[in-house]
Amino acid sequence: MTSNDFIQKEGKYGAHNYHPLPVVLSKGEGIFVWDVEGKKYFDFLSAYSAVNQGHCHPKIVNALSEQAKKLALTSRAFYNDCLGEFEEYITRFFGYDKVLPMNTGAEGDETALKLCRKWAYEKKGIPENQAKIIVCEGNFHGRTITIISMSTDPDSYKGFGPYTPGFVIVPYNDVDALKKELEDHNVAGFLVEPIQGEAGVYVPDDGYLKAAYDLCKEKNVLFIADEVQTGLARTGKMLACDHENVRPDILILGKALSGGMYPISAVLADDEIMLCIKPGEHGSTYGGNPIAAKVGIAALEVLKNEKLEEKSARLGEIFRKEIQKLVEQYEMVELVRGKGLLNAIVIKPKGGKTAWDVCVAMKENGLIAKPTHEHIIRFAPPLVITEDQLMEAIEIINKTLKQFS
Ligand code: IF1
Repeated sequence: MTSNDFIQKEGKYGAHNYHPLPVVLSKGEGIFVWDVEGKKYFDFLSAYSAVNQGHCHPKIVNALSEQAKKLALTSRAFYNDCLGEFEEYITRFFGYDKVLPMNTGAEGDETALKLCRKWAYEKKGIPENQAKIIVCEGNFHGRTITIISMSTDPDSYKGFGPYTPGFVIVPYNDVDALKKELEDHNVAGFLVEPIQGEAGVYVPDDGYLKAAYDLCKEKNVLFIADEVQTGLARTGKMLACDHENVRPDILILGKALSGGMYPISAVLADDEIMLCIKPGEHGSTYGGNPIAAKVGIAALEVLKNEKLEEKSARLGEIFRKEIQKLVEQYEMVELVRGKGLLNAIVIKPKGGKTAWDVCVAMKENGLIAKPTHEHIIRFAPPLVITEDQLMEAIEIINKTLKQFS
């Protein structure tokens, strides 16, 4: 079967909820993936930052396969001999009293919203069903009905109503707007991405997160950080909130918590908040299963042992410096922005050619990345990339842009 055959088959039998780049992958190792014809590519998406540790990291593969042979799933109706170890490891790793394990990022966000509301009624004294949660314009937190109810992107929410009430939307990176909404006593939480991924790798001003956090503290409002995409060394610190020494009241992790091996998400908080949810009030069949527990520990160990946050910080600087040269060289590239190895360029369409065409051409040249919002290309390689490999990849980007100039 050729790439085209696989593409046809997906088109015929699969729902059309994606429009992938025309490349069919069948193998991955470290920063590289191979298509079914055997062509090798630099992976500059990393499954939307789920494979920060690189594809098929041997330590994580080993954790998965060893546990899969022993015990995969018990549900939470019973205890298992792996979950406690994971819970201890991850809470110490991030410095929280408790963790609640789920599977996908969206479930992590939903869990955080439920926790926040429960805390609002039990601890803050907000009247039942009156709690409000402030979210940001341009947010992306997943695809559930409640989460799209917070979205300002019509692609995400349009046609899927009626929507879940209880959310207030403020502009991102706007402290004053947040301050104003925080005057309402019924506000229970502020949910924010430390860098907006889907919006186009939109980095807020220095000090925004700290200022927002301080305002929340003043008003007894929970600061909830969605670090599903920005966390786990992606932006040059273990958490993007670490750049401003902000410790979220509720922290949501996902994606790279498994290094791409398994859907694992987690919500971290201290007892005052986490113990508001009682037995029977929340959970998931697969959340906290033995494989996930072992994989989660391995994935975090790799981040720490391979010092991937430092690498991400150092190589990110180099990447933006080099790409800045291309901004000056090519009319089609407007700017580069990002932090650590979460970066994006903004493309000015030229002669009918868009970011999509650039991505298709980069693919031909051996590097895969995905456009977001027509004119933005996100660059997020696995953090295990070396400096030499990064320079090689930048040369492919350069060569591709030259073809369009
Ligand atoms: C898709 C974007 C990335 C996320 C944040 C929660 C979730 C995500 C900050 C939900 C998910 C995804 C999902 C993916 C595309 C992708 C994405 F372009 F949409 F924004 F990464 F950049 N919070 N992000 O970014 O996690 O439930 O998917 O595990 O195909 O929708 P999930």
